[in-house]
Amino acid sequence: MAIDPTQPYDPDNIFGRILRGEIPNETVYEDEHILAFKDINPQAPIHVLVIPKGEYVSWDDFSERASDAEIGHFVRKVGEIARDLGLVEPGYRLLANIGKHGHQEVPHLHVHIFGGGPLGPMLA
Ligand code: DGP
Repeated sequence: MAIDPTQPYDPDNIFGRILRGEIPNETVYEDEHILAFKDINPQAPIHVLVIPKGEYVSWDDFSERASDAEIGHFVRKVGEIARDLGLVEPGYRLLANIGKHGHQEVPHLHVHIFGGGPLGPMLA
């Protein structure tokens, strides 16, 4: 079920619960501002989700409300995590689903990192 992007942040969403340690995760990277962990339902040999620890519903919300420092840190770390996973060569894919038409299911901003094998064409 895709989310309504206009709803306020719900702290009880599944990624909020992961951040509070209420649900286990397979952490790939963590610092004060972000958490990266393996997707529970991987769509590629490597499928990692990167989330900010701040309360942002979507990429839209994040780009509107987060500070330049938060956004800069997040973007830099996504690149660093992909490099550390060995994905730069032969390549990988980043994806952020946003709202109903974007089929976003979890209302806490997350960027998907897909890699570890050929991914095929992007599907609209
Ligand atoms: P999206 O459609 O972009 O909102 O993708 C949500 C992703 O979150 C989906 O690929 C499955 C993943 N996911 C949902 N629940 C959990 C969970 O409890 N743990 C982990 N690791 N991933 C989850």
